[in-house]
Formats: sequence, structure tokens, C-alpha cells
Amino acid sequence: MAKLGVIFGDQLNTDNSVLRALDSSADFLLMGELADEVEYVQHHIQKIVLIFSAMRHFKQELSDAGWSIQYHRYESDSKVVSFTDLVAAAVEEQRFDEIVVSWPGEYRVLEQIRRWEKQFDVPVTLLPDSRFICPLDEFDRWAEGRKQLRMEFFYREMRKKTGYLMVEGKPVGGQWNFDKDNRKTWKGDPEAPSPMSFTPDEIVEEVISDLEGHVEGFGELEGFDWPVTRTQARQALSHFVRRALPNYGDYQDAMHTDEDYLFHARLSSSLNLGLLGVEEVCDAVEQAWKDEQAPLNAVEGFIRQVIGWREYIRGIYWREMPDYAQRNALENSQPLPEWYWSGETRMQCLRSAIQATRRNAYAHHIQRLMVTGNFALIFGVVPKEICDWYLAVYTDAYDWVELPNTLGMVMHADGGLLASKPYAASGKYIQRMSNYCSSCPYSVTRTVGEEACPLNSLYWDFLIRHRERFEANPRMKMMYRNVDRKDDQELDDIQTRAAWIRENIERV
Ligand code: DLZ
Repeated sequence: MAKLGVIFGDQLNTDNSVLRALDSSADFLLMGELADEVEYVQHHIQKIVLIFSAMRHFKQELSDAGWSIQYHRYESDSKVVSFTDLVAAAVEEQRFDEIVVSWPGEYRVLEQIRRWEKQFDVPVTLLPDSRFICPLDEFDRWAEGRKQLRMEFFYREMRKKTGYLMVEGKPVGGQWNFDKDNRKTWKGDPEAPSPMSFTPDEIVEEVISDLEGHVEGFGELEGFDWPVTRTQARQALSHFVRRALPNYGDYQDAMHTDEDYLFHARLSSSLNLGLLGVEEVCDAVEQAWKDEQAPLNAVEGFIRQVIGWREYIRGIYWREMPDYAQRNALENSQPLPEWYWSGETRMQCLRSAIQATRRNAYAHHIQRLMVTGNFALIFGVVPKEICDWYLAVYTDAYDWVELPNTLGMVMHADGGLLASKPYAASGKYIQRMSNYCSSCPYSVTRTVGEEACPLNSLYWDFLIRHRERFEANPRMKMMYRNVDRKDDQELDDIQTRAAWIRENIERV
């Protein structure tokens, strides 16, 4: 009897373990565009169009390669709305002796899969997700017995394991991490290259027309130019390596109102869809360093994000779920401001980052961490609300990557499991790293009063509110010394201003 393999929409890698385990001449594949997946958060419309377009292309490639594949297209009135419905319809039509899937990207999907064996009376085999280089049991072995799970130590293990930027067992350049060299501000020079842009092909146009009038989504569709095939993703990779990588490190943390991407790769959507693999991306980047086309700080910074941070975040997700999603260590209670969806706030940094997100379904890491993230942290947004926002608005966001990044790194809601201190900052940081403040109606040099930058009072208020938790943290001693320099009147005024902002957040 034949086997049934399910290919998830974010696992479009040609080395998908389902494809390796099945026989194209005897077995069947199943893929589906599903209402439940479209609706569980209000995804950016570009994210939905990207996933469906990439899925349809992949389906075509599999058919051309001789696979028998059943593909369910999105229909607003279809009774097949979930992965379980999709499998139910397939096993009703034909008997299979095994259902084979690769480990999904989201816990809620894993919960569905775990019910299938009983529900359909067919054995289910769950294979490792081959889009990652660190298997989950290897991550667990690394994490076992450690009090703190610091990325830096995990990253070193991955460097040793892969051999990237290693010579005779030692890191090249005598250091593991060149992050300190990656904090330059950008003032228009060197010129920032545009990321590679892909004109929507017939399949993309067809997806757009299928969704029209049925799925609204968040943000703008106009300007959709994402790579939707592996061939396009590889072109985007070489474009990045040639044009942006040489300056990627220096300006990694810079932000500017005129440039949405600066020197960032914009490859995360392709990596997280399986269109690009970890090794091919890191090989290309390392080669640029060997060819003296890109400096070590850029190459190391990039490789760290891919074999360090990305793998580490995934390990944390699967180790800590499901209760991780419920954590709220700072006991936040503020709802997410409405303007996170519209971008209609007077604060230039947030306005710029959110409007770019509406346009592009993308923001780079420092906009995510230090603008939209920092505000949510110091304002005290309920973690679930900000996590759902991050999950919705970016083309690269799936629960495995978004949840630990937002709940742990941005919101410190896991109590410090992932980050040794909260990344709280005042307007001063934004001023240093961007040109946002020069066109903002608020004054970054003021903390209280109507015209004062809201981030300033919220920052001090955050430190005051959480003093008990953070004052003994060695990495925050300096911050509390600065709090202690303020007199009672000043502290009072700060808290009054912060309380006003909380009460009037939709007008800020
Ligand atoms: C995010 C998403 C969306 C919007 N739509 C689909 C879909 O229709 N079909 C699908 O297979 N996957 C979709 N995804 C990704 C899933 O939500 C989910 O993250 C992964 O499939 C689990 O690996």
C-alpha cells in the first residue's frame, strides 16, 4: 500500500525529509492552502501571497519531477479548512499504510498531527525538519543542566560543528564575535543597494486574483516583489553577497527614514520557507570573505544570525513550548496600541518602522528589537498581543522563530531565560542610531512636558516599576545609578508623564 506525505507550506525545501522518505513512483503527496492557516492571525497580505505562490511553484516542480500530488487551492467556502481536514479528505478517498510528515514550524500544528494516528487509524511518522542544522535532541543535550541558555555559547558549538570561520579549531580573527564593530550610524554614504526585486509572475498574479475579495490581510499588496522560487531566492542571495554584504556588518544597527533595507539581506523569508538552505547561504557568505570581497565583521555577523541565533531560537521554542507562550514575567497589562496596525502615531521612529512594515511586510532586526519592540517593552504591552502582531506582519514570521524572539528577546517575558537583560532604551538610543528624531514632532532631549519624546519617560518609568527585579542585575547597575541621580520631584514628574501617555496612548 502507498504512503501519504504531507508537505507544509513553509517546508518547500528539495531535501524535505518527507521527499527523501517516500518513493515518487509509489507514494502520494498532499499540500493545501487552508483557511485556518490564513486566519489564525491577521497575516500581512504579502505573506499570504508569498506562501501560496511559493507553494504552487513547488507543487509544479514536484509534479514535473514525477510525484503524484494532491494540491488543495484556497476557496473561501471550502469545507477543508485545516491540515486535519486535508488529511481526512485524502484518507477517505484512498487507504494509506502510513502518513509521513516533517516536524512542523508551529506547536499548534504539531498538536493536530499528534491526533491523526488515532483519528485516522493510520500510523504517523514524524521526521526531522531538514531546514535546520541542529537537531532538536542535540539542542536539548546542549541545554541540559545549564542555568542560563546563552546564544553565544551555543553559537560557538555550531561554529565548531560546521567549521565556518574556523582555523585549526580556533575562530578566525582570534574572536568568536565581532558585534562591537557593527554599530555604525549611516548618513547616506556608502550608498545602500536596493534588494533584488522580482516582478510577480503568472502564478503570483493567479494567487492574487484567487484571494481578491476573500482575504484582506494586513498592509499593502502593491509593490510585492518577493522571491517565490528557489531559483529566484538564489539570485537574491548572490545579489546580497555582491552588493550589500560588504557593508552589512558596519551598518547592521543603523536606521534611516529614506532606506527600508540599508544593507540587510532580506533573505529570511526564503530561508524560513525552505527556498534557501542554511549551508548554501553560509557557504556563499564565507566564500565572499575568503575572496576578500567582504570583511570579517560582516561575514561573522551574518553567519552568527544563521547558524547561531536562528538555530538557537528554534531550539528554545521546542524545548519550552507549550507553556512558553503563556509567560508574562513582567506582569504586563497594556493592550497593543491600535496604531501598531495603522502606523498613525506622531512618533517618527514608530511611524517609519510601522509604515515600512505595512509597505514591505518586512522590518530589519534593529527596527524590530529597538523600535516596535522597545516601545512594547517599556510601555508594558501584554506579551500575547505583541507576539501575535509580530507573527502576522512579516513574511518571515512563523511561531518557532517569532515567539522566542518577541516574548523572550524583546519583551523579557520569559524572565530572562533567553536574554540576560531587557533591551529597554530611551529616545537617546534611537537618536544615536537613526535620523528619525530630526523629523519627529517630539523632542528627544526632553523627558517631561507635552513635547517630550514619549520613549524617555516610559524608559525611566520602566526602570522604576521593575526596580526590584532588575537593580541587582550587573548589566543594569549603570542604569539604576542614573535613576538614583534623579531627585524625587523629577521621578514624580516622569511617572506622571508616563501615566499620561498610558492613558492617552492612541493620541501619542
Ligand atoms: C503561514 C501559513 C499560511 C498563511 N498559509 C498556509 C497554508 O495555507 N498552508 C500551509 O501548509 N501552510 C501555511 N502557512 C504556514 C503554516 O501556518 C505553518 O506554519 C506551517 O505549515 C507549519 O510548518
